[in-house]
Amino acid sequence: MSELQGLIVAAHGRHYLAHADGKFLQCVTRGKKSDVATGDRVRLTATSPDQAVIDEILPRDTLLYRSDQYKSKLLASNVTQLFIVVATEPGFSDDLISRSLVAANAAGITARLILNKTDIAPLLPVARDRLALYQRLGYAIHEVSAKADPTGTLAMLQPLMSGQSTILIGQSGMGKSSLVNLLVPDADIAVREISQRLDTGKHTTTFTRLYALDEQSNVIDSPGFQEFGLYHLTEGMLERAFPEFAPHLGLCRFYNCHHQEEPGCAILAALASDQITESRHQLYRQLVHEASQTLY
Ligand SMILES: Nc1nc2c(ncn2[C@@H]2O[C@H](COP(=O)(O)OP(=O)(O)OP(=O)(O)O)[C@@H](O)[C@H]2O)c(=O)[nH]1
Ligand SMILES: [Mg+2]
Ligand SMILES: [Zn+2]
Repeated sequence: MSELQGLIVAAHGRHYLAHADGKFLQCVTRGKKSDVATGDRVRLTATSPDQAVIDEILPRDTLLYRSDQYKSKLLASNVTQLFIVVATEPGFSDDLISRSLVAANAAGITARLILNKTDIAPLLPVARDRLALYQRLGYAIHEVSAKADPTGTLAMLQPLMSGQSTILIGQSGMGKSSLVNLLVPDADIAVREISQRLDTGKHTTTFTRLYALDEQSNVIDSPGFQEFGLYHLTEGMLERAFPEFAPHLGLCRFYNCHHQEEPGCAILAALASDQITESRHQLYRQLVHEASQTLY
């Protein structure tokens, strides 16, 4: 039995894969604990040449998670940057983009939008048009094509990822794994390997997986999602997570204004004068509603 420090590179149910001492170890937690996330730095006790028990999760710099009414689900820890991957096709959801941006903001993580599959030219103008909203809100948008322009894609992404821990999230089929395969040439092999050990081999990604890019940088691939619940956020966190609200916060007549229907609300005034879009305010209302529904 030996004490080790490691990095969790994959999480699947209660099974984890850690990188420690130059090799990969299959890990379990003590008892029924399952609050370990991909990206966690952990203390381990090796129980065999390729197995270990997780003794302790070291303090996290950041933690990204989703939640519904009943429970929360850890996405990744210690990431510094979130890439929201969208594509010309299949179509993407504004609701999911905005929710991802709010989650990043609340976790203190930088967010960027990556528009992939620019090679599908007929659909490009519509995608750009829809993303212009986020550009106006101050988010950077980077256009790539993992398939048609791998060299240009790498030249665009590598400098942005240097020194960062970046998680790629987005709906299924947007090209997250295709981008990771470009960045990490042996990722495909690693995925197949881990699929055999933790899961059945499938094309679509079913677990989050961290890959080292160099000593200071890593990238995390994650499964596509259809829903992004944010029930764990408070009203105060929510209003601060909408950058377009910032110039108006503190200017409402009532200091505890909910920005829903109160007289003298500066956010509603900004909405009326088109400084805030209807869809974003609608999402804000929905998220405040969700935040009031938690049962845990
Ligand atoms: N035309 C085109 N197709 C691409 C591009 N990048 C990826 N694809 C294709 O899009 C499909 C989905 O790619 P994936 O990388 O598996 O998508 P994903 O986001 O990882 O999907 P999930 O794992 O299900 O979340 C694959 O058939 C890719 O070959 C691109 O730049 N252009
Ligand atoms: Mg994938
Ligand atoms: Zn208000």
